[in-house]
Formats: sequence, C-alpha cells, structure tokens
Amino acid sequence: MDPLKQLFYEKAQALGAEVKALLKEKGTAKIDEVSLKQLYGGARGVKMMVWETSSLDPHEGIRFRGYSIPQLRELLPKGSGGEPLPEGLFWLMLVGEIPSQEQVDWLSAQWRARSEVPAYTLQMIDMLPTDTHPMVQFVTAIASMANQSVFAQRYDEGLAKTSYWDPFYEDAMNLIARLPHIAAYIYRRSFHGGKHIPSDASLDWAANFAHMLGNDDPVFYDLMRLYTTIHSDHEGGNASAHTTHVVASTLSNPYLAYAGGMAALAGPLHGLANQEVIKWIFHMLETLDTQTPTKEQIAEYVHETLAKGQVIPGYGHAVLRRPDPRFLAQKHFAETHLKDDPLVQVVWKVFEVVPPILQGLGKVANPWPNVDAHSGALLVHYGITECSFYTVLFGVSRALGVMAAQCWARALGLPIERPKSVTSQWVFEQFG
Ligand code: CMX
Repeated sequence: MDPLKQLFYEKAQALGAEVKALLKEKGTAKIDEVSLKQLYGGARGVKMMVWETSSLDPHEGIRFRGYSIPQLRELLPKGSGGEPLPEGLFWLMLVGEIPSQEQVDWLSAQWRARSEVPAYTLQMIDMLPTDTHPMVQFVTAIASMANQSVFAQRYDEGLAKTSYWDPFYEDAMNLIARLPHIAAYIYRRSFHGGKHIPSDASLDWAANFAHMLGNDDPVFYDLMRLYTTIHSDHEGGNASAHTTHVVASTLSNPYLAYAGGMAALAGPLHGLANQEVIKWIFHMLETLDTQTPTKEQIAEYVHETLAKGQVIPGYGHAVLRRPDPRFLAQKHFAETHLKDDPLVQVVWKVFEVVPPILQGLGKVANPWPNVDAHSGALLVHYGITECSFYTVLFGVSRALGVMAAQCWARALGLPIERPKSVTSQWVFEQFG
C-alpha cells in the first residue's frame, strides 16, 4: 500500500471507530432545526451532511483542516516562486497533516505516473465541434473515463462494504492526475488550432498544467499553484461538492460523481461566474468606451445591470458575509506581481464601487466579492483570454477537495443520501 493510502487508512479506521461509538451513545441528539424559509430557500444553513476536508465560516472564510488560506500560503511546501503546491493541500485534506517536501514530491511523481488519458477520451473530445463550451467538453471527457473505474470494476467483482474506500482512492488519484492533461487538451483544441504541448515531467502538477496551457512564465506557474489550491474545496454544501457527494453516495463511480459535480459547477450562479465576471467587465469597458473607467462610470453601469434585473457576477455568497479570502489571496498575488495591469485596476475599482450599491438594495445578504471576482483579470494578464475556459480551471482544482472528501465518505461508510421532501400542500396543511 502506498504511504498516503496507508496513512489515510489508519486515520479513517480511527475516526470510523470514534463515530460509531458516538452514534451508539448519542445518535438521536438534535443538531439543527429547519424553518419554512430554509425549506423554500435552498436549505441555506441547514446542517445535514459530514464533510471532513474543509469548513466555511461566514466571517473568517474557508479553513482547510483548520488552516486559513494565509496560513496555508505560509505552511504548505512551496513551488519555486513561493506559492503553495496543491499536492500539499490534497495531502492535508486527505489525512489532516501538513506534508513534508519529500511527501509532496512523492505525490507529484505519483500523479505524473498516473496521468495518461485514455486515447479514446481524447478522440471523443475531438469528435465534438470546436465551439462546444469547454465545460461541456470537460464533463463529457470525465464521464467517458468511467469505464476505466477501478471502483466500478472491483464492485462488479464483488467488493465488501468495508473496502469501498480503497478503489475509490485509486480512482481519485488517477482522475486528479489526468485532469490537467484533459483540460489543457480542451484548451489547445478549442483556442489554439489543436497545437498541443507535451507534458514536462520535471514540473509539479500545477506548473505542468500551466506549461501545457502554453505559458512558461514562472510567475504563471505560481499563479496556477495558488489558483488550484484556493479553488479546491469550500466545505460540502456548495453545489459542485454536494452534487459530487450525492452521486457518489449511490456508489456510482468516482468519474460519474465528479462529472455530476462539474455539471453543477457549470452554472452561472456557481463556477461559471468567473466567465461571467470578465464578460461583464469587458462589456462595461466597451460600453463606456474606455479602459480606465471612473468610479462614477462604474457605478452607473452597475445600476444599469441591476435595473435589467441581472446580478452583478462575482459578488454575493450563500454563506460568506465578508470579502472572500480567496478573492483577497488573488488580490495579494496581483499586488505583488501585476499591480499596474489596467484590467486588475478595474477589478479593484469595481471592488470599491459594488459593495455599497448592493448594500443599498437592502436584500443582498453579502455585498462582498467572491472568488470569481478576481480570477479572470489574472488569467487575461497571462494570456488565457478565452473566458469560456475559466470554469474548467476551477473544475480541475475542485477535484482535489471533492475527491478527498469522498474518500472519507466511503471510508466512513456514509449511506446513500436521501433527505425528506414535502409538498406545498403538506406545508399549508401544517402552517396555512
Ligand atoms: N447582484 C445582484 N443581486 C444579488 C447579488 C448580486 N451579486 N447577490 C444576491 N443578490 C440578490 C439575489 O438575487 C436575491 O434577490 P431576490 O430576492 O430578488 O431573488 C437577493 O439578493 C438575496 O440573495 P442572497 O440571499 O444575498 O444570495 P443567495 O444566497 O440566494 O445567492 C449567490 C448567492 C452567489 C447565488 C448570489 O449572491 C449571486 O447570484 N451572485 C452573483 C453570481 C456569483 O458571483 N456566483 C458565484 C458564487 C461563488 C461560486 O460559487 O463560485
């Protein structure tokens, strides 16, 4: 058994035994209540699932195994430019320990060794029209790999419930290893005439991804390390994580579960917002006929967007009640590396203008920017200008969190998810 798998097995055995004992003693203890508002309001805040890898506080933002993003930027093993290696975050999410440099090097090598994408998957991508949205290509490619699922194969052969976690871990590792290759393939075929760039075995997972996209600037390597670290996980209730969780709970294989999660990420209220933000900014600049709009001009454009009954993309959040630390991490990166970039400066001006306007509407729970408000401007600076690809980048990163979390779900033997629904007729009979 590989060292990470062995460590995970030991941790999972220990927690599994503790949970079993707790459930035996206090299994009927109440942890939450559900209001009518929550019933009709997307179950906001209802505590109804276990997610081991990260936890989201409305005011502090995301913590991965208890560590904030600034702490991770300090403590995780780093790439050449000083940003954390996503390999380290995956290790931390899976086993709850900050890994050593040697351990992340081992993981980089593992993912390199597992990275070969089936030829038929690439051929299948090539069958799609080149103007197919990159997220559609991505979901299709991921689902196509399901017939290589170790989990599905072992399940067919007859797998004991206590062993579900083992082949799930194998699929998770293979899937994560392949994703940058699939994403880069989609990018190069969609936007660079199919001129693909071979992988560089000397690079870590995120730097190699940057390389295959077509930019070998070491600062871009570092951006991709940071980007894939901060987008990886946002506890379990967000749409892409929760969808992956529900699908995996049926014991559908990890590829299909993650493809389901990516279909959820592709919605404009979730991951597609990173595409929408940059489209909205470019449309604003075109409408105003300037690359350096004043705050007054931006405010006017924001009011126009709201008057059309549309949302301001990149602002608001279902849980957060302050500027997203993932936005702030990207802002910090931009302040260090590209503070004079005109588009970045527009993003910062929008950050000054939008919150008071949204606050003034009196109904927006969180007027602050989320993760998607900043990423596009950074990507444009490094030549990734094709915004329909942005959600694929988010998706590659999200695999780290949801796959680690689902390894835990299988190890803890979490059952098929099946909450109770009610009809409006039932609601009125009770409360009308
Ligand atoms: N612009 C304008 N109005 C907004 C708004 C925004 N950015 N954010 C929320 N509102 C509105 C809602 O549409 C809702 O209006 P109605 O009552 O008229 O329907 C009202 O404010 C209350 O909504 P909320 O409780 O503040 O927000 P929700 O929890 O329902 O939704 C979210 C959260 C993210 C979907 C919402 O803020 C939004 O649509 N933001 C813009 C899209 C976006 O950036 N999504 C990315 C989120 C991060 C991610 O998952 O990647």
